[in-house]
Amino acid sequence: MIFRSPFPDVAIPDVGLPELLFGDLAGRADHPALVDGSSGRSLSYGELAAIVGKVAGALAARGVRKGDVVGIFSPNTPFYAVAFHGVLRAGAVATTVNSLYTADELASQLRDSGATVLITISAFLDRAEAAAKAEGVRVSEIVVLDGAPGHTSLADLLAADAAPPDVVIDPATDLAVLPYSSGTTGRAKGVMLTHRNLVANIVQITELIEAGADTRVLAVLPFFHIYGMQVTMNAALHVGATVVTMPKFDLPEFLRVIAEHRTDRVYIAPPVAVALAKHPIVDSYDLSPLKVLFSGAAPLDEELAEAVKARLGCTVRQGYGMTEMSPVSHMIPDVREDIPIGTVGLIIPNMECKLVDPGTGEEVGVGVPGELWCKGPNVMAGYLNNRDATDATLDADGYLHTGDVAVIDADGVVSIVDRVKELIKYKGYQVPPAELEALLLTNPLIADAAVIGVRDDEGEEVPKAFVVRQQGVDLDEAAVMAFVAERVAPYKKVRVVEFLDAIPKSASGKILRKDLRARESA
Ligand code: AYL
Repeated sequence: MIFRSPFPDVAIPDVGLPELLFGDLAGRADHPALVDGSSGRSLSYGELAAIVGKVAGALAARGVRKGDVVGIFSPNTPFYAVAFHGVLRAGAVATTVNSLYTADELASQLRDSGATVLITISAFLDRAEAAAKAEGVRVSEIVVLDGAPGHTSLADLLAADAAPPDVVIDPATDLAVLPYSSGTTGRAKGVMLTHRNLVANIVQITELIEAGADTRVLAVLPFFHIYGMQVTMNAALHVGATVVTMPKFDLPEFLRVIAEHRTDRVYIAPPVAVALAKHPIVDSYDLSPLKVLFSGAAPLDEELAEAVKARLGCTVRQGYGMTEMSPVSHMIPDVREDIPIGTVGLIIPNMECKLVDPGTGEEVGVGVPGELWCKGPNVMAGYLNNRDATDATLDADGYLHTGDVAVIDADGVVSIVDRVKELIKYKGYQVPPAELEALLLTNPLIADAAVIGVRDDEGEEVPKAFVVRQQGVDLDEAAVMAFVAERVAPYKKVRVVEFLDAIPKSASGKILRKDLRARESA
């Protein structure tokens, strides 16, 4: 049974992303596009488009060609948007890097993506330089947006006053971005998203939200993640809204920015909803500007969502998706007050889905849980240089196998009920177990290891390591946690450790994660 979107298809403009966002500035040239939430400095649409063009021209003059990969390693500021769109306008591909990454994690992504230029900020320069020097990394130039001795700055790029290059973009086949995701299994892989993928999802999303020039969007979720990049930044720029940036989440600052910048549309991940429901400080701010609070990237508890809605008097909405779907496939439209906010709502326009029993491979119907498979113009072209992973995720009929288990009711409302993939999500961020397992095995005191997600006391999903010690060695839980913590971004830390005599494995040597999960619930 195929479940189709209840909405009519929307027309997907046959243009690249720069053309979609900056091709026609009629009526919006002087309207603020981006505001720095800390300093209050703003860039109008006209200014943004002009400097994006200059950045593209300067990158081209420095040898960046169509299809080249440029890394972006920066917190959210208006200049992130400038760098991002400048790269795309040059016909290059942006690989956006998590700001929390260690130098080694950054080097892995730069190496795998083949990035030749890295754009960063002075505060991140130590990690950027260490990563650029790592073996196999091809980065030959580091641009430091705010400037650093010996490096090109954004001001230098703009001073060249170069015209944007004449690149012809084929939206259907040319890549725009290469964010990293582990998908259903293994380590993080480059997700090949074309201009068509991004443009499609922007128009699919904006069809279901009530946003326009008067809308003021709060961009606290990082632009390096597909949620911040597409749902917060690009969809807002498409409708001519104003995007107010915040470099990181800090509750008082978040509340101040909502109150002072009067942002009416705020995108969050579920941990922020917990703070909004419970923290006493929330009552000290005038949050009346806030109209729509939109959550995605991890399950939003219905009771919690209702508590936030009651406390703040705003509308709460939820969306679901994956980096591999640019990212949204399901959401609750702004106007649908009748859909429970603990669900992920309806299939968005231009998409269709199937639910498949993971045990039997049979398609299931209304009311029966099954693995969610999705198809549409926003589904990725594949994983970079990884045919096997692509074939395991995208089938011959064009369906992406999400690894999430969903139920669809008779009204077409979808609930995510389980996950059959390895992935752990900590506060909405991906923690690929395979990466932590490989890291643990580099410790000479560890004979074998497996990592799964478990629930902590607050119900938050956290990584737990099962570890087999080498014979006769002295190794305790704290030492295992410290070993990992020194080598990964903080959100990937192992937070629980248990020692075992052996890791349960199949005859072919695959870790039996379901046996480990069964131990947890026993
Ligand atoms: P990635 N409920 C439950 N699980 C979710 C939800 C949700 N609302 N959203 C995402 N996930 C999980 O690539 C799910 O396991 O993209 C999914 O396969 O970092 C995985 O996260 C994908 O993780 C929006 C806003 C989607 C954000 C996104 C998130 C994209 C996260 C739609 O409106």
